[in-house]
Amino acid sequence: MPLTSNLTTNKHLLGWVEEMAALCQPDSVVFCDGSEAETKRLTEYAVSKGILIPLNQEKHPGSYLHRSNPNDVARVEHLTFICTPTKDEAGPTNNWMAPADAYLKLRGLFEGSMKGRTMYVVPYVMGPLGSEHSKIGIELTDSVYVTLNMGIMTRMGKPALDMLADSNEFNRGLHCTGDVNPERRYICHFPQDNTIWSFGSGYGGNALLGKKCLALRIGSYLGRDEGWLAEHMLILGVEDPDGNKTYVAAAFPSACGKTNFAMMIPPKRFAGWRVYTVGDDIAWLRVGEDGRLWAVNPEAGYFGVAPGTNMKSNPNAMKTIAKNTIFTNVAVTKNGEVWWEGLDGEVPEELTDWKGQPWKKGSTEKAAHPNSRFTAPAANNPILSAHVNDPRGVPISAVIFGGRRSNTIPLVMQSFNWAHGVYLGSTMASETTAAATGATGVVRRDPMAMLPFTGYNVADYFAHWLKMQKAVPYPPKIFMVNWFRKGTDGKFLWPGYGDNMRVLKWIIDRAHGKVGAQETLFGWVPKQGHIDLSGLEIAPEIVDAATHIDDNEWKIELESQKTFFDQFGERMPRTLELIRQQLLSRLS
Ligand code: TSX
Ligand code: MN
Repeated sequence: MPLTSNLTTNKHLLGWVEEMAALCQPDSVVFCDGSEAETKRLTEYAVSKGILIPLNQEKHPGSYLHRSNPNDVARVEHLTFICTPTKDEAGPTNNWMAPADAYLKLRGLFEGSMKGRTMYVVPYVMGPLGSEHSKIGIELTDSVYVTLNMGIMTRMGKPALDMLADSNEFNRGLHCTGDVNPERRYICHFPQDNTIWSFGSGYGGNALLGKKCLALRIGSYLGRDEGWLAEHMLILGVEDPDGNKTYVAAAFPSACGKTNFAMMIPPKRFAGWRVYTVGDDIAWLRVGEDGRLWAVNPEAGYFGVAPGTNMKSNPNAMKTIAKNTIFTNVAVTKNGEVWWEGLDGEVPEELTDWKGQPWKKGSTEKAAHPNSRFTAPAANNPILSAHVNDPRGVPISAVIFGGRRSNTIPLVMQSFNWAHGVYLGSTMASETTAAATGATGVVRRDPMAMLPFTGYNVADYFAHWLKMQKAVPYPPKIFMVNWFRKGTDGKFLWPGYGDNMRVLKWIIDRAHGKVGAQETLFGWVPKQGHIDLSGLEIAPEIVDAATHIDDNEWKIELESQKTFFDQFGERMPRTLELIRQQLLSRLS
């Protein structure tokens, strides 16, 4: 008997679900409608199976803890593949498998993998409902945790099926947790087929297929073909005391405080100024009818790193996770409250750690996993922009690239033009923190913060960025920032956090042509007096040091950039290498 559902009659969808169910052989197939009643039912089921652990419901209403398998705590770049017909299409920075080989290998893993389990059919929309630019995906998964997370992170359920109607245009996502064996773990993207197959991990970016897999890897591939940009960027709006709103998009690699910046609270000096969050991780950028670049956040929630989040670093995030939040791999107190390294208040004497083991204060082990997470609805954010559901998105006046660099890169600089801005993005780099890798202070190139998320050859991605100039008559100005430069004493020069508003104000004023700048070899930087330091106890010399260009540091930097560019060979756009050579020759 053919598969039916009272939620859809779409024969493309039903046929595909039937085919995948025949492969995975689940005991049952459940179509998700995204209703509150369904969330309640799935949550109760997850609790009964120990997949979710209820937290103290007075302190954390509607919130639960999930503990993942300890071998399954992060994205796995070495097991993530771009399956294009040729290896060159994926480029030197992506893992590649031929599509036929990948399908064959994963078919073997998926075969019978859902026996005794339920296959959830999770329909979702990335982007505002009803927008012609939004993308529809269907994720088939055997994980109730994934289903509940997708319910927070996307517009999930009946609205997605209604929007899909009878169309065959949807991303086909197949996910099975399997036995969570790292030897049998693969995240495969088939851009030509608009398909994602993910096996053997239940965690975040590996398993919530709408986020990194669809919105960035497949998205960037579609963007190249369709003339838009899928970017690893936060989007925020700044309102001045007169009510003028300016929107910026900013790309930072991990461990640079992207979510903190997206939810920033301006310092006292900026009374009457407001910051609004549009998104904290992903931006889809398109050319509007007015010739400006418009940004949409395709997501509906935040999948943020918990450690380091507190009332000082990000009060708005603390309010966002106060209810209806799924915590993954954090520690819990005896009282059923969540805890992680860097949370406000005293370190508790005793905790249950992220693996469910007893933990005592002073232990050398971390209580929460360094990559422990919260999944929270954007609707909880007290400074959520009124435009998050606007199908047009918001007009972008400035694009900001940033990284964590203890030297070389100034606090802020503006590119000379679009191509030079693309060069700044393409040479972005960040120093590793102990939390991420163990090795501290190693400079890693991460162009546009997209190195792990570009669904095709990064050299072609640079070419696409360069080509976009012709498509955008009124382009945003492009900036580079570095909150993490250190002085000779090894201390951070810039106070960061809310005080970044002072830098953001210069950026916005530059974008509107309202403030001056100083030309250097490498870009425009603020002159003394341009960055408002009132109410801040910081010597102007410190700010000078933070914005200083050191010729010797830049010589090393330009050589290091060459090594990075060289790996792309002939495919590397000449424009970017010429800009690098020109800077080097002016320096000498
Ligand atoms: O998120 C950060 N931002 C952006 C905030 C809007 N962090 C945390 C990064 C890890 C996720 C920062 N850390 C920032 C920052 O701007 N700057 C720094 C570096 C720094 C750390 C501590 C101090 C100052 C700078 N301490 C004092 O000023 C006392
Ligand atoms: Mn991210």
